Amino acid sequence: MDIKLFSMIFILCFVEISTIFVSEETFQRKFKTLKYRLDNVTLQVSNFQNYNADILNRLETCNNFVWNISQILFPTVKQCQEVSNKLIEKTDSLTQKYESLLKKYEALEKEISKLKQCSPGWLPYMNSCYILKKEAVDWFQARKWCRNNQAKLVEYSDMDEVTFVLSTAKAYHYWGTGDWAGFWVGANDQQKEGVFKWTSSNINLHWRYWLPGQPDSISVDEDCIMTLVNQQGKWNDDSCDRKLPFVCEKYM
Ligand SMILES: [Ca+2]
Ligand SMILES: [Ca+2]
Repeated sequence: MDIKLFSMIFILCFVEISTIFVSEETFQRKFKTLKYRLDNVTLQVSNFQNYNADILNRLETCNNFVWNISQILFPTVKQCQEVSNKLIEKTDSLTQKYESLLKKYEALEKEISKLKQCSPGWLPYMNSCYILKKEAVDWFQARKWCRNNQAKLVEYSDMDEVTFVLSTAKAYHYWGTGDWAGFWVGANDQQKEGVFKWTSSNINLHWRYWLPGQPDSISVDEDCIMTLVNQQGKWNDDSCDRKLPFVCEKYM
């Protein structure tokens, strides 16, 4: 082998060996880098696993806490619902009582309003005010007193008015038990015997509530009508000169 060939072979071998060393060095460096990254990733995975375990622990603790709270709260909530239901029932009952009282209050207010529309001592009924005068006078004096007070001797529109006036008269005066006790009303047959008329309008009676057997004009002049308090308020013709209490009526 000549020297040239030997040199070339030597150089080629050197280059190849150098290349091998260089490649191995590069490989080692890359391997280290990858190893470092792998270690890093492993560490991160480990951290994540620890973190995840911690979260699971906390979640379990939280679940236990919620369970314990629900065990405490459930009976309380049930009791609250029972109390709430009772309160609702009580409120409904109170509302009904309130509405009932409100209606009574409104009715009383109406009565008070009517009372205010009547002068002191006069009592309201429908659209009129009434007063019972206990002083016994003849029919003409009774009519005069009523007229002087912008009223008339009571004239009954119907049975309800008789009932009201009779109950008022009984409440405000002691009449005894006599069959003929009573008070004057505004009707008579002075113009024509047997034809009774309401005094204020001079119109014939539109209805009658005579005691059976009346009118009888048993005395000479029984021209004025009275109400018999002990005979359900029925009517009797009597002498206009008789002294009796009387009831006046005036419109509101
Ligand atoms: Ca008569
Ligand atoms: Ca009579």
